[in-house]
Amino acid sequence: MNDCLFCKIIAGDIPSTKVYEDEKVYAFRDINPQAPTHVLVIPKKHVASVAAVDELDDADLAACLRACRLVAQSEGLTEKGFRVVSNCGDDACQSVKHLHFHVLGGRQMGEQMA
Ligand code: DGP
Repeated sequence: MNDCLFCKIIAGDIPSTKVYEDEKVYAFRDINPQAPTHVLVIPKKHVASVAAVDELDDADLAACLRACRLVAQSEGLTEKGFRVVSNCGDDACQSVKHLHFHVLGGRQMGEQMA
């Protein structure tokens, strides 16, 4: 999508620090990290959020979750744990309208989810 920030990152028009990439998924470090590891995993196909996930092939969706696991492993998070978050819509403070999964870890997370 032309005016989508994350589509521009996938295209390389906006620089990012790549952590993982395959034919369906791109993962890169969040510009404003909330934890020692904070990586965004996004599908290369543009969909706005979890609310629009029916527009995504099951294979693309599965690839996103698999990439979250691969990123967690490559970042050394699988032993102590990590959190995967996807904000969806205004109440959840979604600021970029391209489906993304935050992979957070490297410290003890709070018990409160929100
Ligand atoms: P959310 O609030 O769930 O929509 O998360 C969007 C995230 O995207 C937020 O944590 C900051 C990150 N972000 C926004 N702009 C950029 C950017 O240009 N580069 C990178 N690496 N991350 C960005």
